[in-house]
Amino acid sequence: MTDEIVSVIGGKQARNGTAGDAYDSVNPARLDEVVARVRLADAETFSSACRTAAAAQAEWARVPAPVRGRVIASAGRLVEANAEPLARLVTREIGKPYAEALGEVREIVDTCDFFLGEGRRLYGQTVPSEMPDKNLFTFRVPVGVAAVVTAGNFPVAVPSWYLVPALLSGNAVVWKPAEYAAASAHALYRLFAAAGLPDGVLNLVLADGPTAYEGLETALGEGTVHKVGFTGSTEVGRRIGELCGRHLQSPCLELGGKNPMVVMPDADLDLAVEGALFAGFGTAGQRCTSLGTVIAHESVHDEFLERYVRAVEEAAIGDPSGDVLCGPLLDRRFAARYEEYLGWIQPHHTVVSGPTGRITGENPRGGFTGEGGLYYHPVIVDGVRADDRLFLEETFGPIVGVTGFSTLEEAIGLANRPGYGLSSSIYTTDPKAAFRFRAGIGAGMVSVNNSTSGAEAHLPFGGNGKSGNGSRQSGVWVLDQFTRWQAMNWDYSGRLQKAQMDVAEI
Ligand code: UN1
Repeated sequence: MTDEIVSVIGGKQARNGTAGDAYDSVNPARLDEVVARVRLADAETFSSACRTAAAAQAEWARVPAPVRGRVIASAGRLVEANAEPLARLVTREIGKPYAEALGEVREIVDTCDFFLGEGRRLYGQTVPSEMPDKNLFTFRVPVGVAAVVTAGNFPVAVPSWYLVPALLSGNAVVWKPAEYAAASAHALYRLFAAAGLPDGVLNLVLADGPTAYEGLETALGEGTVHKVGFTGSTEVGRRIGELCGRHLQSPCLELGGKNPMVVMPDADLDLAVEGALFAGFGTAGQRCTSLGTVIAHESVHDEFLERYVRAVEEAAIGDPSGDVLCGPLLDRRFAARYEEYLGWIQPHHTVVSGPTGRITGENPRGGFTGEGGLYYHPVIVDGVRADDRLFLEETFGPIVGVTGFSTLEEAIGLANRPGYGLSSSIYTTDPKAAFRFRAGIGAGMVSVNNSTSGAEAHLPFGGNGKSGNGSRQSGVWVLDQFTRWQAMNWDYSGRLQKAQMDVAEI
């Protein structure tokens, strides 16, 4: 008997949805196993959750920020105490290898650790006035209600990047996770709710994307949502950006990536191969920070490729609860899209890593029978050209392209060409090359001698171009998403001093 999970609004289970709308979240490693039956909400349920959040927000904002920080601290402790079962659930629901899933849960704890302290800072400023006997101040004020829509590849850590700073800074939240990761989301919601958040301050709405969009449109019209946070595809991000723009709002968008790794002639090739292995095929290539293309200097290209192919051939693919590099794809719809890509690359490209496609039957690399799971061979394609679809588009699956270059300027041009700008990496022992790369790359994040994926929880995370609208998550920088600056001036001169007109003489 599989449990049914439902939305939680104002602290109460909200069963209303369109009759019969249930969604089965299945284990991608064995598609016959239903992890949870999800009762999907309708659009009205989404917009009513936003009204509930709006009603609860003012009181939450009156709770002193250090006290809100204590609630965040409790949430962090609860997540830490439940890290293993939560990570196991993530592995079971989306097929993320267990070590990575545990790392993901750790990232929530790190985020809570950081923001519990921010509750005691949340600084404003005192600013000098151009007039005597006058004080100027700035205050951070919460935006109001944040609607947060998240993807399922990071079903708990990435949502925490929104939830934690939004709640800490005095906002209420309506969170809509991906349906195929609903059980993990529900488990995280329960831990946060148990940390002492008043009813209505955090609401979970389980709905499909188009329904949530419709509910969001209504809520924006009703004025009950003041910030939208979205992690997902560039295509949907564009639609959300347009919708927010019509309501004069600027969302926080964390979208796709086609993340490059440049391998310079002086690179430590073993290190570069290790980085390319994890970035390309960890989480089965389904991170927004996953490696898209290796751009290897012509003098090391062949050697790099040979070692990379060998490393991929030796890597374990299989049951994600074991010690593997690559588990199954997240969900049927991602598998279908990935297969389309594979169908397209076959006639156009030279695959250098052996077989492609779904692994069925015996899999000697992972000691399991591939039958029944969404397992795919990792793919390396050599000789991608700058105008190839494979070079330009995010594939969101275990496929990495490789190309060559002769000068650093050429490599930077190639790295920027797809027009995304999330993560990037360079392997070199030359600091000049590393800093020139940093200055020339359009990405929001640059790694030197490290993989494109695996960001730390207190550095600004986010992208430019097709990867987002320049908003940043994590660390203090995300506070600019969930607070607005309020300016105050206080004149104690006892007369009307006019700015620009009554400037003090020396
Ligand atoms: C994502 O895939 O949406 O940098 C975020 C990383 C992770 C976050 C990825 N910590 O790989």
